[in-house]
Amino acid sequence: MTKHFKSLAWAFGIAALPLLVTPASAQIFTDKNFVTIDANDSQQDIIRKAANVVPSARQLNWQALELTAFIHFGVNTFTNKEWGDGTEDPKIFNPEKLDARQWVKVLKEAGFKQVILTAKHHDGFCLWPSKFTEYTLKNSPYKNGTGDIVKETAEACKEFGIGFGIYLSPWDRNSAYFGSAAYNDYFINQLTELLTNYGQVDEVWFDGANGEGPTGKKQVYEYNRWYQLIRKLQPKATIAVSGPDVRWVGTETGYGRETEWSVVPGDELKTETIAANSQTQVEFAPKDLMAKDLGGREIIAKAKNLVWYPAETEVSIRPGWFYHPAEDNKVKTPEKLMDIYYSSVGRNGVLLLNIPPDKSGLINAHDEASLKGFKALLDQTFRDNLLKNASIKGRKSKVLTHLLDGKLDTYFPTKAKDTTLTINFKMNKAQNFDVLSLQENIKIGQRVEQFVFEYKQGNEWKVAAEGTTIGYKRLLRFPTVTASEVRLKITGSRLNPALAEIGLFKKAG
Ligand code: FUL
Repeated sequence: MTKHFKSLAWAFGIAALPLLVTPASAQIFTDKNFVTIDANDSQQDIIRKAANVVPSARQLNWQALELTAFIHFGVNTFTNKEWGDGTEDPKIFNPEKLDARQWVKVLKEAGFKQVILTAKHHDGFCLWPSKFTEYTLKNSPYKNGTGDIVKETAEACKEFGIGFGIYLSPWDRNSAYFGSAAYNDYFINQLTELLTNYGQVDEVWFDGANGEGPTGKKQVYEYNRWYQLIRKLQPKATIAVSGPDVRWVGTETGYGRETEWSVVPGDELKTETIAANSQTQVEFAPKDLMAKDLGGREIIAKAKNLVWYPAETEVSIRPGWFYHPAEDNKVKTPEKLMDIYYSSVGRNGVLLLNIPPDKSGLINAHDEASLKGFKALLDQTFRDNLLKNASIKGRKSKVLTHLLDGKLDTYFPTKAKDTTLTINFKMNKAQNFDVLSLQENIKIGQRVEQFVFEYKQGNEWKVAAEGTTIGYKRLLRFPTVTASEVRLKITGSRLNPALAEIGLFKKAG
């Protein structure tokens, strides 16, 4: 317990230790997704510890979603701005055709498994009739002030069987409380409304932006109080970005790192680090933090503790986060969305794609068409795993079944001391392929550090693709190869590799 408290105090820079004496249900970490490095740990001990850090159940469920969607909607939709300043008149908010079922239907059909709604953006305008402020849709013409868009969205998600999440901006440019202790209570009250009145909440997304409020003062946020409330009221929800469960990948482009470790030094989740990397001016995009590998050997060697903190890779389908009519012809094409898919989900991340409804309150036809095209390409590409009829040289067919059954916890067996592995596959005829998909059993940790994928031409083995980390999923594209024999060589691994899935595909189109 003491270790847990210390680590929490450290991670969140919190002096008020008594606040941390909480029931187990309010714990921020499990005992498996956080580990302390001792001063006398050898390099080898650190590597072994890193390889044994595993996701919590909520992190594991979140990772398997692969595709999640953001809905940015609010007063900015009506002012044609990206950031409101909190002085917008609620009377401008009138999405006459708003239909949350349409949003969720379009997104579900495009393969998205969860929707996160901007219940309140930086302007402070609430898409639900909060009891704690007048700055909500109850003072708008929308449904004559009787609407509740959080409710409509939550119900649509439930009806269509997908997850529901909320974005609640800590930065509030309308609230007169902002910059005082009273704001912390106001924020907790709003969070409590959202976490109690709308059924299950699967993700709570806090961004790191923290500028000045209407009084010119900044706010010192009580992060730990938020986290404890969420754990208590919605224990299944992941807390993202300014939170302990899900990390911002470091860019808003949709392109993650090629080497992406889900186990990183605890420094990455210090709230000061997150805030320092966020923007406070709309003209400035957050810093691009993509340059470095966050969890490689040299980095973890210097860490004081390690945490399972996986990457969420966000991007908007349009240049802006909110809908602007002038961007109708700048909606990302299905091909671009595929490229983003390979570079987010295919780089050990979860994609969070923003699709902002237009002024009428609907997902615009341009965005819908693009999403449909994306889904068609996705389905065509991954429909047919060319390895499904292959045999594995020298191994029983059951072993291959483990690699093709779609289950993360059945995996290719290796011996405890193995740090390399070669698997040879023979297909019953020559095939054309250009995409490799690999998945590790992350239930027991992320281990693979390096791999090569080769094909046989005549008597020679040639490299088709190579990479470093795999994690939950790694997708690699390469120029089309025609071959009947291929092999995967794992050439470096922190512990014996646990390869759960392999797929070989031919890109659609
Ligand atoms: C940022 C915000 O400032 C943007 O407006 C948007 O909501 C994005 C997802 O997060 O930090």
